[in-house]
Amino acid sequence: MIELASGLIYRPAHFSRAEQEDLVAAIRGVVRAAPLFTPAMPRTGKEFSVRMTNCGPLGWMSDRDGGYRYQELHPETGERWPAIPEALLALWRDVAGIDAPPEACLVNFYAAGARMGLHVDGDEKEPRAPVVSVSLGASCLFRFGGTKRNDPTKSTRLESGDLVVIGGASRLCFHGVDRLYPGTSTLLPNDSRLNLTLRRVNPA
Ligand code: MD3
Ligand code: FE
Repeated sequence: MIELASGLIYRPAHFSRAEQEDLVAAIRGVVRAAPLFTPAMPRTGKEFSVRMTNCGPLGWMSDRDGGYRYQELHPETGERWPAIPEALLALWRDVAGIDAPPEACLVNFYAAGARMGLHVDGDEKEPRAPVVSVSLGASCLFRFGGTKRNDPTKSTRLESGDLVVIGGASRLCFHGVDRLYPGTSTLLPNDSRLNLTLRRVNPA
């Protein structure tokens, strides 16, 4: 357990290879029910390089006209999101430190070359709940800073099986994924990466 910053807990290799394979199988089931979609920036409509889907009662999305939001229905199928896999609910109970279940699990799919610019996860209304993050597949260079966009940043490499719990003073800090490292995934094909984030959206 490493505290990268106040409230930012990093657990390298939290998940065994077998656990990672089971998570990938569960997420394949999620993607079958709720296909990956390409979010777009509010107003400009510029597409993200990361594709996404969700499981849980709520899912995060963004498009040009509606902006960043959580909603109950998949933007393309119009169906409810599938359930959060039990292993991820158990993870949340173990590490979240709050007596209310997660409402959303955002599934980020990074094909080779995809990245995520610096941003704050600010669409959740329960400040006591952390964001719980699981990385699978290719390694990436992750960057995090302070609560202001221009605060200095630190970089760290995230690898398959790593767990990050973002709570406390780090919950509203800027962060992003600068790049993926090719040739580092034996779990997923084509140098791709999955990141799963469990979130409490509404007040507990
Ligand atoms: C550090 N995902 O979906 S998760 C996101 O790897 C997102 O796909 C990244 O940022 C990914 O919103 C990183 C880990 C994470 C999340 C929030 C943080 C790290 C954080 C907030 C502050 C500092
Ligand atoms: Fe984020």
